Amino acid sequence: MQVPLRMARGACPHDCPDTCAWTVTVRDGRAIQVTGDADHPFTRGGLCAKVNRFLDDRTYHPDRLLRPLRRVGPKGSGQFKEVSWEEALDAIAQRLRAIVVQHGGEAVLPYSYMGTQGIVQGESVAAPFFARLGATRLTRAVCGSAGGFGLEVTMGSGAGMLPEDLQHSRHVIIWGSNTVSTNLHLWPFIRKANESGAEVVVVDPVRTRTAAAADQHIRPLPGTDAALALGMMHVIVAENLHDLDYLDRHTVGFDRLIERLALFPPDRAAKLTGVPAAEICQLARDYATVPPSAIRMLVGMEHHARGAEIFRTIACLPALVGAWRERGGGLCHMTYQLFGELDWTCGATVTEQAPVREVNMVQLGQALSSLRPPVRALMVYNSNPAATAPNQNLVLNGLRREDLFTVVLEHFLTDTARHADFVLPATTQVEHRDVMFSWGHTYLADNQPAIAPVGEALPNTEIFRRLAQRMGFADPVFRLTDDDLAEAAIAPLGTSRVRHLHDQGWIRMDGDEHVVPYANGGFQTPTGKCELYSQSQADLGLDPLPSYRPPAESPHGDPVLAGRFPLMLITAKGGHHFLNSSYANLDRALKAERPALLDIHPDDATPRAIVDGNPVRAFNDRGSVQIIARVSDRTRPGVVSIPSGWWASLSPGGSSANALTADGVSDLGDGGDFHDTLVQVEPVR
Ligand SMILES: Nc1nc2c(c(=O)[nH]1)N[C@H]1C(S)=C(S)[C@@H](COP(=O)(O)OP(=O)(O)OC[C@H]3O[C@@H](n4cnc5c(=O)[nH]c(N)nc54)[C@H](O)[C@@H]3O)O[C@H]1N2
Ligand SMILES: Nc1nc2c(c(=O)[nH]1)N[C@H]1C(S)=C(S)[C@@H](COP(=O)(O)OP(=O)(O)OC[C@H]3O[C@@H](n4cnc5c(=O)[nH]c(N)nc54)[C@H](O)[C@@H]3O)O[C@H]1N2
Ligand SMILES: [Mo]
Repeated sequence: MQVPLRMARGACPHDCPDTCAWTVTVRDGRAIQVTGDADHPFTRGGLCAKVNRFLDDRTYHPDRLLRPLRRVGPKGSGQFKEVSWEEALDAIAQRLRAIVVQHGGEAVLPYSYMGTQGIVQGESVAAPFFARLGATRLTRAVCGSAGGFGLEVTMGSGAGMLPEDLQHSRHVIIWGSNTVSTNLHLWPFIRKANESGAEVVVVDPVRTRTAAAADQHIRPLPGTDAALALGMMHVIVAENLHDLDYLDRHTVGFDRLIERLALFPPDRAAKLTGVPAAEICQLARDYATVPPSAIRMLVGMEHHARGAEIFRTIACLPALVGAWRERGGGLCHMTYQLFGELDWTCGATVTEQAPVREVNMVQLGQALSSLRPPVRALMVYNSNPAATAPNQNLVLNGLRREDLFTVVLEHFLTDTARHADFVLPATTQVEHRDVMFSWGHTYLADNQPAIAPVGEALPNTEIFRRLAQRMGFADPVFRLTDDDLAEAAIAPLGTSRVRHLHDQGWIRMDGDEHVVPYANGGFQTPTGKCELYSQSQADLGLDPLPSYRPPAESPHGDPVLAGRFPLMLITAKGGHHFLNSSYANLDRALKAERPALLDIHPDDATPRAIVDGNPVRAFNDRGSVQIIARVSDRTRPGVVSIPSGWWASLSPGGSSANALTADGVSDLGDGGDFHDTLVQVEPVR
């Protein structure tokens, strides 16, 4: 007899702008296929090279964790013993209680990010759990925050044009983003514009897949894009290409901006950015004279000490040329603002405890090594900081502390999990309920469980509920089911939209009528205008005008440091087959990406006797990475590039890209500055 098939609606859980809607086919309790949902207006049925085989590569992968593990060897040895949930949870609760009694709740540090982007499996039960414990608070701002804060200074909000409106643009600058690899489902919209005659320009120090596919590639030195934008603005105003009517009606501070622009003639901008003055002039003219022109920025470029300033400065360009006037013009960053109606707490809040200290997630290494009073327990879920946090050696040293009690909720034995005292197996997206927002398009998706949990895996929520019960937390929120939490999150949408979401699997969040944002002003700044001059920045003692300051670690900065480590290092997203560090342990993905390569320009390779295809060592005072050199003009002179995402334990010498990266905090928004990193590179003989 043929066993009937069952279908379950859902969406990809990864931390990615695309959040693809999918359908899972189930036969006899086993998920047999995941297919992109062809009806979804943005992702249109496509998945990607990473997720096409989600079931084989994640849910049913032979390395998947299916039972709780207790450590039996030294930290990091990877020696574990399978134990029952009872034993694991009893021991964890007992240890946490003892730590809290002796040292207070702040001795416990949660560490999580968007390993799953689901609102339910994210923080819904974890947040009240750690609040009730009085744990140290984690500042979760590694991604999007610095850029968003920068845009807010100029525009009052990070919200801009809708990504799909890029198809109507006549000139597109993809500025510090690698769309073809990181935001694949946006690419067809840009392609469509390109096929209708729009010029596509990529601004990136590295010739990424996106840069290679564009009409033009401009390659500034990392962290200098604000100077590039100021140089462009100088040219636009000098050649009278600005939109005085838009400036008069919808901006403040144009007269002050002109004074600032006097400092950035193209020759000086060229010197600061390493982009020839003629290229700056031409880009400025094209940008200003082919409306509607659009700028697409995402995350890579914010990871600098002045990351917010870069975004604040570039955000002045669309107002200067009046690009906001038309559909297809303006600036496009993230879309999460459209999901503000949701109840992000899933109705699960507990009354606030006394204020607690905060640790910035990009400074985990520092927190584990020098924070006083010390962190004594670390609970990690939805993240793999041993691979993704900067200053990897400091992170690993912290994780190796025998007196640190570490619990990791995971699908795989990541480098972080290898250092845990207990590893707890979590369910994957096809095994649990969730609600998926998006930061790259306008559609909310419902994720229904397709199958029962595999092995003994449990949803993050259930793990925290069971721990809460053992800790004696009586709050009713710890009795809410995943369905309760999901329905509470979407309840503010009203019954008819909720029904629509349940029926269709996804709904549009930006209303029925298309809006061209800021076409008639309406900026959400204190003045209601686009603030070329910002009084609120001045009130904070900050520069009220768009400006350029050099990167924290720069060849033109501290001469001693720059003398020892003269090359700027970019460690952007690993590639097509990894999602941050996810999949970077799987043979299939490793085969596709291997070996990891350091890109270096011949001008930098030749004097160092570095030969294409030969092993090199990249190093600075934080660490050292062994890697194969690729000598070509993929990167510009003065800049080398190493992919991030690789696991240290699977890399030669036991270090990956983040062993080199800086762990400072960005100017606004609490982001990281890991692309402000200097290194030296030498051949390995
Ligand atoms: N395949 C794949 N897709 C992904 C991810 C992944 O790991 N793999 N990760 C997801 C996540 S979490 C995110 S945040 C997004 C990120 O999406 P993107 O922002 O598109 O990707 P990044 O690799 O962070 O950075 C993009 C580019 O910024 C450039 N860059 C760095 N510094 C500068 C600078 O100073 N100036 C300029 N002009 N360019 C600079 C880098 O060279 C890089 O090519 O991608 C998501 N999608
Ligand atoms: N050098 C350098 N460093 C970077 C970046 C860079 O470009 N360069 N990018 C930065 C950025 S933008 C980001 S967003 C961060 C991302 O950093 P992370 O958040 O650490 O991202 P991942 O490496 O994908 O790790 C997510 C982990 O969550 C697990 N996971 C997935 N779903 C679930 C679940 O339902 N439950 C549980 N318990 N676990 C789950 C996955 O197996 C995976 O191991 O990295 C940052 N670090
Ligand atoms: Mo990210």
